[in-house]
Amino acid sequence: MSKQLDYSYEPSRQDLKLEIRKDKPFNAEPTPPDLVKAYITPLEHFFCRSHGPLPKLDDHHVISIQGIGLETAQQFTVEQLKQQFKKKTIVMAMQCAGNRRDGLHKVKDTKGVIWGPGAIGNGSYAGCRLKDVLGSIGINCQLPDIGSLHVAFESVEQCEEDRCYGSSIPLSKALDEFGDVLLAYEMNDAPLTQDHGAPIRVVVPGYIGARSVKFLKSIIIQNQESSSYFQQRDYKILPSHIETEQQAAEYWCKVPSIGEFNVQSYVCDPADGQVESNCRQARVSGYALSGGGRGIQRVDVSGDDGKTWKEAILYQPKTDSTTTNMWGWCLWTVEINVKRNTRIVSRAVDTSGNIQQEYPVWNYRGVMNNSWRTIDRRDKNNAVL
Ligand SMILES: Nc1nc2c(c(=O)[nH]1)N[C@H]1C(S)=C(S)[C@@H](COP(=O)(O)O)O[C@H]1N2
Ligand SMILES: [Mo]
Repeated sequence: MSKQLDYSYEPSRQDLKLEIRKDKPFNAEPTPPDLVKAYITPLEHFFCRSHGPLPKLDDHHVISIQGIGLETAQQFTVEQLKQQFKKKTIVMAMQCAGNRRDGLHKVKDTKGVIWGPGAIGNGSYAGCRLKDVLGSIGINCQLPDIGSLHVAFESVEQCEEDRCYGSSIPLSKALDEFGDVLLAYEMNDAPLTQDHGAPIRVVVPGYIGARSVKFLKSIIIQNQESSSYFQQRDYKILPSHIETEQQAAEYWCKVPSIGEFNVQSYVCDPADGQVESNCRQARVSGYALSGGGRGIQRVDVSGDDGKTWKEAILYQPKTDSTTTNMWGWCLWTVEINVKRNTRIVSRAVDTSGNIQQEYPVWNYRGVMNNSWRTIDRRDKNNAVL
């Protein structure tokens, strides 16, 4: 863990309005009210998640593709990818599997950056489709045993936990006509910034953020998942009886890695900890989303700790007429009566009928927390009630 890593290429971050969770490597998230001010999250409010020092690269940077189905390694510069392939833009929620880890950490200690509900953002990403790039070198659905193949991604930078950041997705997701996996070079209509993976990153809509590898260096077609730390020893939901590092060490290989994320919503405004006056009408807003392209069917909001519920008004624009997949999040608002010292909670239902549960089930890495909002209830002297 205490490796000598070179942090001399970090960008200036003076324009970011984020709360820093960890300085080196840089991890920061917006406040909940800032998060729901705009449907497309501006960069100043977009969380940053890194596992090592950021490299500084330009469009001459080379990406190599190798592995099953290829006799020799193929190479493209970022410049070539921009010129040779059609540009596609998608709106998608980037959500860290550790979003809302703080809720699980209140149950019992977890391992990882203690994120609040802001390890998420809704971005507009543009780049070439990975399917088109792979197709141009003969990797397509005709490949035998496609159902057992994976696409592994490796990054440039060295991380605290591994020699580079790495991850993989099933090849079938990468080749899915409507899967929208991109090699993205733009975010929110501007070139990618260093914090978000410049000059090129993978974006995998509907999947946890960990699969969207930044500073992409190589793409490998292989017959097993990535052997990276971030695929094998992290981002997995261990059963709640696995409580120590030693127990986890034996268990990692028995549990599948997380791909699509689960149904999620959060009350962002009013922010956590705000004490409401007695029986006041409040305008409440937040976000909701689900993984795998599933849309949000309903968000229920309660101002009395889940005794009664009111349906929120959803804002979930269709941003792409070529697919039924919903990669973007949904923002919602509702006017409700709120009582003092009660939890304002939301529960989203996705289009497959998955619904958020009241209590979280703790897991060692504190991933995929999607329970109702938990808050410390405090009196006016800030004592926990
Ligand atoms: N190269 C690289 N890619 C990476 C990471 C990283 O540390 N290094 N972190 C991953 C994780 S865990 C998440 S949640 C997303 C976050 O993307 P963002 O920082 O652009 O919001 O990037 C992913 N890709
Ligand atoms: Mo993440």
